[in-house]
Parts: sequence; C-alpha cells; structure tokens
Amino acid sequence: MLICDVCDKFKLEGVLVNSVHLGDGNVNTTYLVTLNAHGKNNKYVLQKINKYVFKNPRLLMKNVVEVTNHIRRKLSIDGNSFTTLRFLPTKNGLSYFIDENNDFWRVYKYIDNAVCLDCTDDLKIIKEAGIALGRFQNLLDDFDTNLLSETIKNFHNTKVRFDDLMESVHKDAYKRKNNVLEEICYIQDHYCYASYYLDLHKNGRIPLRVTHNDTKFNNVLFDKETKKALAVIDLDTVMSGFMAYDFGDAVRSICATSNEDEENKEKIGFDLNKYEAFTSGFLSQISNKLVKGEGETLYIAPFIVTIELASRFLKDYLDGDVYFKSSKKDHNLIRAKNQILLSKVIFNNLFEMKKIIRKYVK
Ligand code: GN1
Ligand code: MG
Repeated sequence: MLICDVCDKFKLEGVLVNSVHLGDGNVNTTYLVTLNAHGKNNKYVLQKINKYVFKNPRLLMKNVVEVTNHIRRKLSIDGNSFTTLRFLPTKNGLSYFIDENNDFWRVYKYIDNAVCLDCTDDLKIIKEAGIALGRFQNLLDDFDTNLLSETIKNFHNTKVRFDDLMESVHKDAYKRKNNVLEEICYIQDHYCYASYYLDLHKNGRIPLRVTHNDTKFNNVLFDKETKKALAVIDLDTVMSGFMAYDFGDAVRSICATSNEDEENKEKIGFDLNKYEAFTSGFLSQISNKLVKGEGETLYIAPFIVTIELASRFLKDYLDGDVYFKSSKKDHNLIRAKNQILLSKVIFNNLFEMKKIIRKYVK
C-alpha cells in the first residue's frame, strides 16, 4: 500500500510531502513522514508492525497505548523534558489501521530535535541512557502488570529460548546444523544459567514488574544538542518481566566495543567504564524500588541476555532467517557468533561487574 494512502487513514494535518526510511530496527518497518499544512511541515513516524513477530497487533497496541498514557499522566505532574510516544488515532478513532494485506500500521508524533545512537564513547551520554531506562521502570512501577498482554510468549524465558533452539536443531530444515555444531554446544553448556531469574522469582526473591524487554541503546532518544535523554521508544515488547533483563540487554548493547554485525573477533570486547556509567545512571533512578537483595542479582544479567540473544540468532539461522531482518549472507550466523564471543568477554568481567553494582545499590 502507498505511504500516502496509509497516512490518509490517520487524523494527520496536511498533505504528504516526503517519506524516508527511519532507523535500523531488526523487526518493524519505520518511515519518517512529513506532511505540509498551511506552509508548515509536520513530522510523524509511521510504522508497519511485523506480523510474523507480533501475532496479535491489537493487544500489542493496547499495551503500548496504556503504558504511554500512564507515563504521560505522571510526567505531566513532574514537568520535565522527558517524554513518551504519543500515538495518533485513525479517522475511525483506532490506534492502528489494517490494510488489505492484513498489515497493521500506526503513527506517532515525531519527537523534534531527537536522535537515537547506535554507539558512543561519551560516558555522560551512556549514564543518561541508564537514567532514561531506570526512569522508565520507575514510572511504570505502579502500573498493574495484570493489565498487560504477553505479546510474545516467553520473550525473555531463557530456558524456553534454548529449548526452541534445540527444536530447530532437530528439525534442521535448511541443513545448516553442521555449520554450527560448536555454537550449539556452547549454548547447551550454559543451560545451567537459563532459569536463574525464574528460579529467583519462584523462590520469592525478585518480583515481576512492567519491563521494556528490548532496551537496546538505539531505543533511547536523546536531545540533539544537550544529549539529555528524551524518551524510551520501541515499546512493542513492554510486558511483565524481570528488571534484570532490561538492565542486562542495555548493558549488552551499550558496553560492547563493537556492534552486533562485527565479524572481526579482535574488535569484540566489553568496556567496564561504560558499564559503570550506565549502571550508576540506571540505579540512581530505580535503587529505591528494588526489593532486598534484588540489586545484587543484576550483575549476571548481561551475560545471560547475551547468550539468550545468541541462541535466538542461531535459531533464526537454522530456520532460514525468518524472524530478524537480514541484509547479507549468513547475517544471523554472524550475529550469533558475535554474541557468543561477547558473552565470553562479559563472563570474564563478572567479578568487576558485581563490585560496581554493589557500589551503586543503595
Ligand atoms: C530486535 O527491533 P529491534 O532491533 O529494536 C529484537 C530484540 C533483539 C534485537 C537485537 C521484538 O530489536 O529482542 O534484542 O533485535 N526485538 C524483538 O538486535 O524480537
Ligand atoms: Mg528498535
């Protein structure tokens, strides 16, 4: 469907004058669209929801709208530059439009003067990312987790992720198993970590909370000039979960010395200074909400999340690259190898990581 026809379904001001691809998310398709009304340009973000990944976009949109409304209500009392996404309705008053291919589209207001970053060496910006993600959890601390639907089942259930991988190994639909025997063994060797947080929860040591579940660095928006964090975006996986996975996934993506596509082993490393900057920001916002002993459990999350993501990339490679967008040959295999190596580097830093956590847990 043409972008201008999709825009026309929403209550937007003006006539479409420009549309460009935005961001490099691995799942949804995103456009920045500009509409002109009375000589003034209005910018919006238009997204097509990936229906292979999100099986029930209606429930997803309900989650996202309720969570953003909750945050907005609280921020209006706070009065601060921190903000959240504002979804705009269709002419029929819905938060999404369904086209003839059964694809779901939604629109939110473009946040002016904002940038997202894939990486930085600036520790101030990294601390800001920690503040934003900690604040996001803090703002949702009083949101009833029962109101949220599980839009992707077992999203951060590492044990289920490992089991899913083994299922794909057994199917071996694309006859790729023999290329990745070493990687499969690595995942199998780490089964003992897979239920770590679930077990803590079962034993009453950590609570379920509202979590973002996809806290990649580029899911935080910063003010172009001041580099202050403006918002946390990409809210499709907001569900109930464990804080550790939000902390861990952010550390995984922010403190790695290379991006997820890096093939040169020499470049794949972990930066403890970045880790300290992020951790100090994150815990400054959420420390007062932690239950006794919860803070201390966070240190190993980056390791567990990184192996979990490696298993997801590996599964997608075995399944024929159906989940993550890929743009080159063996893209998912490259990503899986990268994350496995990163997990090994993180493992070697766990002792220091634990010490840093202790320093900032109040
Ligand atoms: C996907 O859409 P994006 O790029 O923000 C994925 C995350 C992965 C990430 C790895 C819904 O996030 O879980 O950690 O790729 N999102 C979903 O790059 O599966
Ligand atoms: Mg994203």
